[in-house]
Amino acid sequence: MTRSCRILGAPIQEGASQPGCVMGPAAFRTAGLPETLAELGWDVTDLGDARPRDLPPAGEPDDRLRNLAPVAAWTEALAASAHEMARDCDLPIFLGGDHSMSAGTVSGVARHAADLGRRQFVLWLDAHPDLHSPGTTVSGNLHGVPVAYFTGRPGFERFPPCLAPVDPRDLCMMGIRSVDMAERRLIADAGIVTHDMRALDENGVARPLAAFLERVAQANGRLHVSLDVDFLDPAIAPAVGTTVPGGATFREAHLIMEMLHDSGLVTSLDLAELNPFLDERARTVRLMTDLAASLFGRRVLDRATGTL
Ligand code: B3U
Ligand code: MN
Ligand code: MN
Repeated sequence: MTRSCRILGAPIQEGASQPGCVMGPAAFRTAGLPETLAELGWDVTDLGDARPRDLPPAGEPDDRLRNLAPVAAWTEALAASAHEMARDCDLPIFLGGDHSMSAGTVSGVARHAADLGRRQFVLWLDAHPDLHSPGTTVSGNLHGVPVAYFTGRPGFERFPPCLAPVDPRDLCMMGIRSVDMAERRLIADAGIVTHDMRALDENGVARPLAAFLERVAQANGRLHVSLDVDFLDPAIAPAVGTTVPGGATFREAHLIMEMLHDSGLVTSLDLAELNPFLDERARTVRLMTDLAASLFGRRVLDRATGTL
């Protein structure tokens, strides 16, 4: 049976320190993402770009938190769209946009999981845990807070209420290698499964991912994947404002995407933090598009899963 995918651009850049993510959705379309997924046999509909109905101006001078009002407006708009898209298709994709987008996208898809009486799991692929609250962020950049928001942490009074918080124990983080002190404490206290780069060096990506996927399957859970460009090593993915050395390799990233495809468990996807202004001859947007293609079923050879 043909599976359906709806694509929504989320050109938010107010959560990041430098401008450029506003061009992310256009770059993915220029790279041919919708057509690539359609060629893999998916029924693809591009819904165009989201935009909050009332978008307050960026850069209010009294904001200790940079651009709080526009990020809150984006969160509300994206949560509503994500809730509908999760209901209306098999696998929605959200094209960022900086990672503050995920406050909206994850809380929206989690609402749909709650409607179905199912648990929402999240695979967070990122150099950063993005676990700050408005009260703990040091930089004031709100792309550092989405995980705290959608897990229902306190301190988000000026955001729309998070209607269906994700249980932090249903989160799995991979690729983490830049963690602030407040985040470090929270990872330990909240029991978030976190595979930092040392763990991936020691164990590889396949075993920890297989263990997490097994948990999702056992719980009959829904699975959101949030891929931040800076999960990848900057040598292969330079188009991001917050590069951190020592990231995932080309082969690790494709293996993760192929295993996610084979699991059949993924129910939504964010492609976050692409800043095309920082790219080199489109290599990052091409790689991100190829990774999405692997998640949607592109493979080198047909093989029986689990037998090789
Ligand atoms: N934790 C730092 C750095 C950061 C988080 N997310 C990104 N960068 N992309 C902060 O600013 O909160
Ligand atoms: Mn991030
Ligand atoms: Mn990051």
